[in-house]
Amino acid sequence: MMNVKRKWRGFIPVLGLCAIFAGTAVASDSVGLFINGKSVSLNNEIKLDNGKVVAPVRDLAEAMGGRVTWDHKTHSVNIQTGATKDEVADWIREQGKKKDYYFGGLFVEEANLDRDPEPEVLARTDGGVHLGDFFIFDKQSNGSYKLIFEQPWHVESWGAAHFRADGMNPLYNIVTRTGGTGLDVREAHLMYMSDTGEWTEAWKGTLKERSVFQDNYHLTMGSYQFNDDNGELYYWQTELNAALENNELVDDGDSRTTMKVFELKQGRFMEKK
Ligand SMILES: [Ca+2]
Repeated sequence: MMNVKRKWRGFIPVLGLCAIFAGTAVASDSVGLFINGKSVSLNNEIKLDNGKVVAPVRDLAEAMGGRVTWDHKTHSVNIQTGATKDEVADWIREQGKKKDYYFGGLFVEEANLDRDPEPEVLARTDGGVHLGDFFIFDKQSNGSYKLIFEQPWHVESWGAAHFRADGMNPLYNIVTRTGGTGLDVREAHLMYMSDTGEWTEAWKGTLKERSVFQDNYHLTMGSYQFNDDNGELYYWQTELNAALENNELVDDGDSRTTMKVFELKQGRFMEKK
């Protein structure tokens, strides 16, 4: 890598800045650089050259979080700004708990889960309705990625929760699907990065559970809301029995809806007694 880096002397014009500086400074003036309002100094300086601001591509791309490779065969520069699926698959092979993984449906997304400026990498594989794996990688100071969380979860979706608890890193809602013969369970996991860097489950609840017995099935439907007035989490659950044939409610007196209230204690939502 170092050889490639030294051999390579690519410069590109920074479009758009030219007009601002043209005419206001003399040729070869050194030019300052700000990225998102923060002053950045590069190894090689940015210069004003005949009315154009020119900057070294590698320095600039790396300062913006990209990785740069030079392909001498095609005489071209490749700037990679996020983790690729192939890279993440390699990290999983190298660092994962299992010997083999099925990489079908590998999906990768960057999200900043904690308070440092670097994004973490979330990844999930899809091995079927109830099968899959879920991973979180954290960027290290040397630029490599370390596996910090792994579960044999089929993750259907993830996303930032629409609420935020006081003093905590952002909560993420991770929806998993598990089950087996006659059983299908969809659960919500509210998770966050603790201050010690552990991906922590603050709460877990059933969104839908369907278990078959004879000609009927038992159905549980659940939902939650966060009360931002007092930081409590409300969870409702409806249970009923229905016929497999037509999904009609079986009126056996077993249908019921219950509510639970959870309060935040040491980073976890505990049921309020
Ligand atoms: Ca981060």
